[in-house]
Amino acid sequence: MTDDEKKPRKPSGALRLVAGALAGALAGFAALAVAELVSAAVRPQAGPVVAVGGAAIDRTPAAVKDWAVRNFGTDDKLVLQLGILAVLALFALALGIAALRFRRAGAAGVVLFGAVGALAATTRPDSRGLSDALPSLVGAGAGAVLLHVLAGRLARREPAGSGPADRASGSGAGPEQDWDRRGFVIAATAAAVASAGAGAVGRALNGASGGSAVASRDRLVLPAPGSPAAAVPRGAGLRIPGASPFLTPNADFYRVDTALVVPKVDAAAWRLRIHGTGVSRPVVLSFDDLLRRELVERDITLTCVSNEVGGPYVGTARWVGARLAPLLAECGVKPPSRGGRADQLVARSVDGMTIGTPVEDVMDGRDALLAVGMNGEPLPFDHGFPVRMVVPGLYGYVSACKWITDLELTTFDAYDPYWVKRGWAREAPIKTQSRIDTPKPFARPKAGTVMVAGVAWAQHRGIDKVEVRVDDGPWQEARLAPEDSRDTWRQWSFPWQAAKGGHTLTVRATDRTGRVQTDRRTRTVPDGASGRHSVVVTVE
Ligand SMILES: Nc1nc2c(c(=O)[nH]1)N[C@H]1C(S)=C(S)[C@@H](COP(=O)(O)O)O[C@H]1N2
Ligand SMILES: [Mo]
Repeated sequence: MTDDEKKPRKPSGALRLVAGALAGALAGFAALAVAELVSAAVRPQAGPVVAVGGAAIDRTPAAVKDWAVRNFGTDDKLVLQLGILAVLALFALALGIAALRFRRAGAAGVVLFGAVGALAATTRPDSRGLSDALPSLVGAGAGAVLLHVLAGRLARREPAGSGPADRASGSGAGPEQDWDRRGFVIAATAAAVASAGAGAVGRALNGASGGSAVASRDRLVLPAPGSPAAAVPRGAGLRIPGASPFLTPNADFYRVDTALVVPKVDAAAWRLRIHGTGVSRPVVLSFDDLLRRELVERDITLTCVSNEVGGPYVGTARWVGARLAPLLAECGVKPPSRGGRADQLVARSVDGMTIGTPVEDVMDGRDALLAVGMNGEPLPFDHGFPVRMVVPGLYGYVSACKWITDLELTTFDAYDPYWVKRGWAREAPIKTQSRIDTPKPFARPKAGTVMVAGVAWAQHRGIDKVEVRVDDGPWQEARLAPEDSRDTWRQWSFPWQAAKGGHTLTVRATDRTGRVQTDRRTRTVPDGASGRHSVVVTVE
């Protein structure tokens, strides 16, 4: 019998270690679940993972951000959050094991993590103050208490009623009782169930948050534009399999921003303040004020500075909005060329993004818009509901502030907005570019006529010519589709008499200033990629 009793002794040590790690993992899970629940009461952005993720995004060097966008595309944010969770999980396991020997220290470690989350949440640019610390702190408190309780069950203990005298007697309880397994299993199971419940409720509440914003968007019927866009010219969009549609559907429109939680702004509560240097009549506009202005409808192609040569971060939409230039003029703003003191217009979003645009460009007659509509519907939340800026000819990071709430007139000398602080150029007109959409890289078309087609853009200058080169052959002119406007991309096609074998197709565009797209390859940082798009195919 004594042999039987002694058997559990060996696995007991390893089992206790596993139980310690499990206690840590449960404490971490409980902390995040409670934080999720509390963030539903505060605001989803105050949750620890979102806050730490946001802080990480802000501190990511341009080159790393570029790498992330290149490798994970629009999934970069998901990858970031999974990374944070993985790091947290490792620390939680370690804290659990540490708590086997240092019970208080383990619990204190959980609190320390909560403090990091609280610090991140309260120092975000859109922080609402100390209440943003609550999800992290309450969550960490719950996790710390749980770890302390579970570690208590794991503490090596003397058999009940034991004392020095009993111990001295030498016999007594077997080693299988050296910690309270039953108590641990019960407490751990209860904690897991309670945490899962809290987390699920928090998730559901956060998912349903912004209900009034959603309702305000659902209710919204945009007034007919006083200055509608002409119909897209027939043939502007090629009917060639693999070619991009001329207008990019909202669901397919690229999305690039730093928001881990998409801001949900109620249009009825939305305000836009215009103020700053040289503003003699500052204003605060409501959404209705904006809709009462003349609305114009324009087709404009948006491009991200992070778009690689041949990349996907470019799209064309039919935007509806109020023109910015007359609005600024009513506030007393003059462009620098007419003696205005401010040369930079800084837009600020509800999530603290800052985007700086040359005042001169906004007021030079182009269709710089405070946009409210996109492709026949109110702006989608992802694209800036209720109001965003759109300025033809400039990369998004210097022109296209989403969820806009403030416009400040200042100077380039006085203020560097978000991306400029991170190494990107102050001013960034869109570079003349072209892309081959079909055939795809490494396609295996049949010999004979192969339709090569794609898009070219040089917003606000316009595209005058596109040429295609096969291998090292001569540049041959492609067929240009009709132009919608010089603010949109232009499609092109080239019927290629393809001979068998491997071939490289290269495209280049010429804009209306006569400039030929350079073949000098540059990175996207600091002011957009240059170079020519090539596609390698094998003709069979
Ligand atoms: N508030 C906010 N606005 C923003 C950004 C952002 O991160 N936050 N990103 C900008 C960048 S870099 C680009 S390219 C465009 C992209 O707009 P889209 O997501 O609607 O395509 O939004 C711009 N406006
Ligand atoms: Mo961008």
